[in-house]
Amino acid sequence: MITLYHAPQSRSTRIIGLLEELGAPYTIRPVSIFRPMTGEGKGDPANPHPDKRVPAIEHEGQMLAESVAITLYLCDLFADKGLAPQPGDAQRGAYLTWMAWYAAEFEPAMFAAFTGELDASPLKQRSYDAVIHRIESALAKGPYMLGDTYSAADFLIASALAFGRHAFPASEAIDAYIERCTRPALVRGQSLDEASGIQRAAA
Ligand SMILES: N[C@@H](CCC(=O)N[C@@H](CS)C(=O)NCC(=O)O)C(=O)O
Repeated sequence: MITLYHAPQSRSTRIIGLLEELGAPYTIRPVSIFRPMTGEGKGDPANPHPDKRVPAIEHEGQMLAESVAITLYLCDLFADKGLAPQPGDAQRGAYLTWMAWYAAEFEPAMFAAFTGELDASPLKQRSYDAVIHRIESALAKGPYMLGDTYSAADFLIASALAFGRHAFPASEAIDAYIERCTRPALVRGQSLDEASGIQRAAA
């Protein structure tokens, strides 16, 4: 059984969708978090995340934090679902490159665009431009980052593109990619997120 430490409308929401996609046995443990946009909420002592953030998961005595680590872990655990090319697969290198790129390049570029830092920093602008170029080049070649096959890299990248759409240029290719990656399990995860919020508010 996997326990997901979750706060509604946060980075743990898409992990519910991933657990649904993988058909994993899981339970949701709602926790409160600090919400920087409103200044409300605070870290929950019951949350094992070292920074009291979400997502965090527990599985067989292990605790994992960080969306990318959690995604890698779960998709390897349920490798039969085919979201993570395994060692020996010709796509493994490209897959790991996209996963690390998401955390190291994509998210910083998206947040730099949100906060208006790009104009003041040619270096950040350069990194942001490289991120856009990488996405556009990948989408010019295949429907997914690895070509023909949907993978955990698309799960992370498309969900973040949907969340931060206004941080990126208008592009039919990006819009179509987001649409393609909005899989039924992820929509289900969103509904379960809303349900978990109601549960938490009532508790
Ligand atoms: N790099 C982390 C970021 C986690 C994160 O910042 N989560 C937010 C919710 S979207 C949070 O828990 N914020 C509470 C806080 O900053 O104290 C990840 O991707 O898992």
